[in-house]
Amino acid sequence: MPKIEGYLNAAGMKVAIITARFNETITYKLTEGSIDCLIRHGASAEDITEILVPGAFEIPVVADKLAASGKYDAIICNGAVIRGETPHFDMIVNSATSGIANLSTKYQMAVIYGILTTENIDQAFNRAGIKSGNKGWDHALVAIETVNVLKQL
Ligand code: INI
Repeated sequence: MPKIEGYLNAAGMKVAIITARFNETITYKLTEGSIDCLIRHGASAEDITEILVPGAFEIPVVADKLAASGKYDAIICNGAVIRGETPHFDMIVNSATSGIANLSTKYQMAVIYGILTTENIDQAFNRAGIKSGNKGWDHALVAIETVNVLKQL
């Protein structure tokens, strides 16, 4: 029975990481985690490009341009939207979510949704390197696995 799965080797992988500056104390930690994961799985620092955008709302348009460039195997989109601090939480989250989701199918590439959506700041910190590990690390691992699945199809 044929079985295809993504091995966890990032050697030679070209990755763009978009980071929203909004809630930067959290989002920069996510991106640190993503970079650490990529390097520890064999990626080279020179193959990782970091792009900063103002907020999660701006991520899809920048990710679209990066995907269209054909220069990257994966795009990781790191951000944090915190409900307690954001009256228009749903608008920002829905727009970023649908924008990012559409890109993966439009370009048939790994465009990873790395936006934390939490009720409060504590939950966000816990997912950016405190109690619940660093989700940015997990986002990079998902990118590596997905790229290596797509390569085999
Ligand atoms: N952007 C975020 O990434 N997270 C937030 O929690 C947030 N809040 O709270 O408003 C936020 N707002 C900015 C938004 O993403 C855009 O940058 C802004 O609306 C300009 O388009």
